[in-house]
Amino acid sequence: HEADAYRTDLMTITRFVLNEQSKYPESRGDFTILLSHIVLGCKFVCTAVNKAGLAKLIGLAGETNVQGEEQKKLDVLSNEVFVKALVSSGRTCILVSEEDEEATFVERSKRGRYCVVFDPLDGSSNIDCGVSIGTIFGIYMVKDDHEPTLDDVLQPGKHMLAAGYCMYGSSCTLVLSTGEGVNGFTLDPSLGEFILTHPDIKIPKKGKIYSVNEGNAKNWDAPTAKYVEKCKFPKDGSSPKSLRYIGSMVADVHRTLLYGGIFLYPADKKSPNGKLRVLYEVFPMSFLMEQAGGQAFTGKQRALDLIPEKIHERSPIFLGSYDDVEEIKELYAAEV
Ligand code: AHM
Ligand code: MG
Repeated sequence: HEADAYRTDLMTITRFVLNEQSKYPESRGDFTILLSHIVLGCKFVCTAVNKAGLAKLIGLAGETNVQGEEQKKLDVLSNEVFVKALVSSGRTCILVSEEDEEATFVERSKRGRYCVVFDPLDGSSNIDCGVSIGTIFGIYMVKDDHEPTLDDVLQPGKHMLAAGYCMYGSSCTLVLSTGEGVNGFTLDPSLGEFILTHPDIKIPKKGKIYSVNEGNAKNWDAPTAKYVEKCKFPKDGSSPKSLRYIGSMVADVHRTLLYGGIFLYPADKKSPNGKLRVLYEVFPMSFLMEQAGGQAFTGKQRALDLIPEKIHERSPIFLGSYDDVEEIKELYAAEV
């Protein structure tokens, strides 16, 4: 049918969030405005990432194509775009970016009530070979009309209002939760709009894939080692799990969300707190996992219960399908 060829009910991310927010009578569209600025940042990074390889070939990156220069540039560029977009939204008061050592406190005239924590371009080691990378973000709100302080972002992940990521992969996909489930939007390049393509994502209760950097196995603690051994040599008659590891958290988590399974970045002897950052990697992904019906665990507790003390703090993380995370929780519980 011709009618099928053109859908006319274009459910853009803005429309979707406007609908969602209209349930709250007190909503004044601030969140929608904030989100549209995040979306702008994602679109910019998407375009920049798509050009990265080409830019390098024809020397757009600068006079000297020193190895790694473009990669660094793209990180820094992405960060600048997000910071400027967020500040100019007039809806933020504190920004924490992986790229900036210190938090940014927005000047009074441009201040709003939202705090945004983000990693503008995660998985940067994958840029030069054209493998998927992404942006991760989480959103808090300041308590009252008080002067914002670092304590407003040093809060457990369960206090987040919203979280999401954008994956720059074979297509550009934005996955978002405002605390009422998880929805996925794909960028339609001809429209320049993110269209709802994955409504109400639920992670399978149990998966067939595990995802971890096994090169670190030598330094793992016993429960992690035991769990991965079980994935490969199950003793209960089930089939071994498949291993998939991209080394881009956004891509590894996205696959986990859609196909099910477990993603692990555990502690090891060299890095007792793992590698991933609590505020803008562990929390947003844990928030999304729980909202999709999965779980997220640090090896000690529910990830979203963790109270960070520093903005760039790290934590071990195990997240994914409910049953798979349950298994690793049991192994850690047996340890003590
Ligand atoms: P980055 O912020 O330097 O890009 O590092 C974060 C990335 C994550 O995307 C990914 O999950 C992890 O590092 C992979 O680490 P490793 O190379 O140790 O397996
Ligand atoms: Mg990162």
